[in-house]
Amino acid sequence: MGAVAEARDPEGVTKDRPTPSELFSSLFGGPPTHVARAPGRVNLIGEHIDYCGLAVLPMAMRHEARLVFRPRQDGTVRITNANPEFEPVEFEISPAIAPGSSGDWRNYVQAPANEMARRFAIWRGVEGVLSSDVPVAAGLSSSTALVNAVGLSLAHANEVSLAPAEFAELMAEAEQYTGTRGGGMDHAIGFGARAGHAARITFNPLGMRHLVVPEDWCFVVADTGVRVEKSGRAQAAYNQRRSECEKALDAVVQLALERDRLPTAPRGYPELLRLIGAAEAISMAKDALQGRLLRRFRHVVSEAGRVDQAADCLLNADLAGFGTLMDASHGSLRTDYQVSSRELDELVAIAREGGCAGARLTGAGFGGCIVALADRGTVDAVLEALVEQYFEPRGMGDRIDDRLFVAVPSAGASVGIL
Ligand code: NG1
Repeated sequence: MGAVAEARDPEGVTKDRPTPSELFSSLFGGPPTHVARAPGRVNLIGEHIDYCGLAVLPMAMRHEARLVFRPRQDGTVRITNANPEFEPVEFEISPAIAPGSSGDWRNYVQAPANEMARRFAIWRGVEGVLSSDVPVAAGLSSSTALVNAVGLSLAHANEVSLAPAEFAELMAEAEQYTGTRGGGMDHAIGFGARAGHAARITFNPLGMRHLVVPEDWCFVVADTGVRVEKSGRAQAAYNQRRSECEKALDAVVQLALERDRLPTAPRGYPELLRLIGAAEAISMAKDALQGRLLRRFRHVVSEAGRVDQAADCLLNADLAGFGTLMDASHGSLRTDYQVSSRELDELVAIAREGGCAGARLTGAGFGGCIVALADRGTVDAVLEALVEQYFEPRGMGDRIDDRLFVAVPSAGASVGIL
């Protein structure tokens, strides 16, 4: 099982298809001149709290979206996906590009163009071929990898030069175009990641603390095989969680003001927690809220605490401590935030039985992947348990490296000349 690692086809396509560069030449005549790369990520802990402005702890992976491209002398963008499941996309750059239907991949290509045209006088389009080996709709940020890669190509073509944090904030805003009211975690790690490190990311303003991932730590990613399409049900469920968090915060703040526990209304969760602390916030919530909103609030506040503790565990190479926090995070996501599923719970249980230090769903949930932490001595047993008890019985044992791998902490997005 030691062979189950991130061994990827660098072109991101199967052997019987042309490479992205060959496809580019056949479509556009002549070779591409540049390549933009943007990684997917695995969130280690801090789930569904980035949109509350609270710190999260992800790391970028070696899996990436890769756009080979050539700037154009007009405002047309033409992008073909190396995966023929996805239709080619063509549009004109403008600050008011009409979105396609919900969930259409064209929206992720149009999103950065639309936002950049709103902010800068960009006029030059690109033509390109996109390939990606980030598992699609699996909680590993395949959508943001795509947005970031296209955004980088347009910035390069139009000589827009931004610091990584500015670019990340711009792309986070851009992705709202797709209708998912997501947070800024994926864009931040996508631009700011360092090889060999995870990062504790804070928001408003964006900040990053890079933390070395100890050599001995293996973050196993296992995909349920249930896709979480960010259209229809999953998008609505995601957006609903975000509004519930906003409503819960308003009610708790209102009560705290009435009881003179706050001098003025805080601007968000981080300020509330700074002013009254997690314990008092939760006790206030018990009076202000009930049912679903209380559960959402309790998840957000407790998960924020776990992120801080997990960052300390990473600094101190405390694998057992980190694993315990992952287990608690999963419990909270399952019962309080209600974003787990039967398959995610099953994978988590198998990874634990296999001897991992801790396991949890990663990303938005509802399907997609889990992440489990093991050391080098136990990782093979964890991988074996997952293969034997989840993947093989479901006939999902073929192309197992796509569904089960040890994530390699990798660097952020870049653009280069070919
Ligand atoms: P995934 O599951 O990778 O789409 C989403 C959001 C994140 C974050 C997580 C849950 C987007 C682009 N990403 O990630 O901002 O909120 O869910 O922690 O919407």
